[in-house]
Amino acid sequence: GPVPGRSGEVPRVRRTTGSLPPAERPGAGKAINASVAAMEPVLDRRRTALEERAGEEALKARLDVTFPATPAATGSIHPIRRIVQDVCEYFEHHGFAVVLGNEIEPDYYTFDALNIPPDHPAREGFDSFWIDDHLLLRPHTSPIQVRTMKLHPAPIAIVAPGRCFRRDAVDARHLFQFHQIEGLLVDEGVHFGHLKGMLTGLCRALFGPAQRVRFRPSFFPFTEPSAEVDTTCPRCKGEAAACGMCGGSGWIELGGAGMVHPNVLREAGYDSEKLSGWAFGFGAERLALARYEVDDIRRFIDSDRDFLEQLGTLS
Ligand code: FA5
Repeated sequence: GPVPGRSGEVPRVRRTTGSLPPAERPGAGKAINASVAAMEPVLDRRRTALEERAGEEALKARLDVTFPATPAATGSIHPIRRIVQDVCEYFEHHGFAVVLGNEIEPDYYTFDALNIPPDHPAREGFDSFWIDDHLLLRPHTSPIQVRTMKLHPAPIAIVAPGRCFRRDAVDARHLFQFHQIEGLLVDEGVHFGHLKGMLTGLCRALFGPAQRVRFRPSFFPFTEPSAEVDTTCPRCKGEAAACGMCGGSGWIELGGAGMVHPNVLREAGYDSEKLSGWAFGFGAERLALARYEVDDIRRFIDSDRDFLEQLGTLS
């Protein structure tokens, strides 16, 4: 409690008790003590309040409200998800529906229905994680083609993004878990020119108006003819012989494409005489490598905040 000073009001009153008759002194002393005891908590509260206000004022004097604030950590959409969103948006804009498939598929939808019979060597190209004799983690998104055609009559116009799994050795271009984006258009009179137009438009939407697309003859059992699809290297624009991004070729490979094989149309219950279609399957990580000019695909799954923040601020 407060220590009364000698010149205070309480000591002065105490001194006056000396002049009282002896019989009244104890009563007066008690009354003074009771008054002091009643005042002390009131004084304490007031002192604390004054001290707090002095503290706030001292803090205010040190605060510089014009000083730039620490930016809030807001996070950003992962670059792979952004690629998937942008590709889906492009196709939705052109009237395609976005559909999702299963990450676990039977071998029938993964291979047989896609014109890859049990002993076909193409199965070896999809080095898969098997769950039992017939179920596997899908190594590509192409099973969605057959599932969609079996469910819906033509015309069909879909894009189907999703995770895929392969027992590939991990390196700068390969992961054991990655994303593909499948596309499928089936109708009367659909031809290869429609495929070229849509994929060229996609690359221009993703990389800019000067982007070119190249189709190299290739082989997939479920398309005929088949092609590997390349786009202009976004780093050197196809100009630099010593470019580290494209190895000097001027092109970046995005994935496979082609005209849906008649056997696949028939297996799905479609009339292969009347209908034709195209399909493609692109790697989302490969699109992201090209778009963000990243040198190693593993960076996308490292959860490195600096890396993700840097990409998050790019368009
Ligand atoms: C396929 O998977 C075919 N289903 C694509 C297709 C669909 C062709 C429709 C015709 C019609 P491929 O195995 O080439 O094809 O894989 C396609 C793309 O997936 C590759 O170009 C690559 O971009 C990506 N990809 C494949 N394996 C990996 C991997 N281990 N890591 C990262 N991306 C991969």
